[in-house]
Amino acid sequence: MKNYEFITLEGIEGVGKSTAIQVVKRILEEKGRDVVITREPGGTAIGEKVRDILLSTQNNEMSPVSELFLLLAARAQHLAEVVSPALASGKCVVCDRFFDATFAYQGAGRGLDISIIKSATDLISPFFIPTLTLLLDAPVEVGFQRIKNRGHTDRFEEQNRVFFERIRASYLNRARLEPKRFCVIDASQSLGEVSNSIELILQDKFDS
Ligand code: Z5A
Repeated sequence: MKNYEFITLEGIEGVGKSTAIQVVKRILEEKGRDVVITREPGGTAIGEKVRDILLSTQNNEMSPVSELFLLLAARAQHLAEVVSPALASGKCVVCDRFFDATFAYQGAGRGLDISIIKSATDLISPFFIPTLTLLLDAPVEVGFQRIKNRGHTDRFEEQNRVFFERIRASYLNRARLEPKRFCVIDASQSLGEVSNSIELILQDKFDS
């Protein structure tokens, strides 16, 4: 089997990452891999507390730089406590969002200087580069429609459509710049079609 142990899922809100991660897990387990699924921000007790702070609509006064460093603090803990030990023991780690989200949300979304994000990201995770990133891409409206029945919004979801358009464009640009790492999936397709696309990609990336 080829060396594809660290897989990340990315995309704007509501495109189906949490749903797709279960599909990835199932396919990898069918291939005999020991799979850890996790998410950012979160994945650890400390990280989940930081996640609550980041998502709470009570914290609307949070500055973009505070947001960046809270995300990175959660990531440092996540790498130390979950990702690093799992990879070291030969497990396959599948993570709902990772550093591409930081460039897309805090860079393109919040407008922070990309060089600051890169320095800060490199400081905590220079060696953790996903071997495969599945970018679930769909028009912003599709994501909005899919989450609108939840009955609540978090601090990010309260942002307007233009914010998410910038994020989507940033993700697509990152995928264009790193075609070997990224696979872009049309997430506006049905669940069955998205699952088939994931299956084909993993089939191609892994020895059968
Ligand atoms: N964030 C950041 O700013 N910087 C960073 O570095 C990191 C994160 C790591 C985390 O929120 C927030 O953190 C995120 C960015 C920020 N905020 N935003 N926006 P989150 O993890 O809670 O939010 P999310 O990542 O946007 O996840 P989500 O809203 O739960 O969406 P999703 O996981 O992509 O979608 P889903 O829950 O799988 O699906 C949504 C619904 O659509 C659900 O009812 C599904 O059954 C349905 N669905 C899924 N796929 C389909 C298809 N193909 N057809 C039809 N219906 C579907």
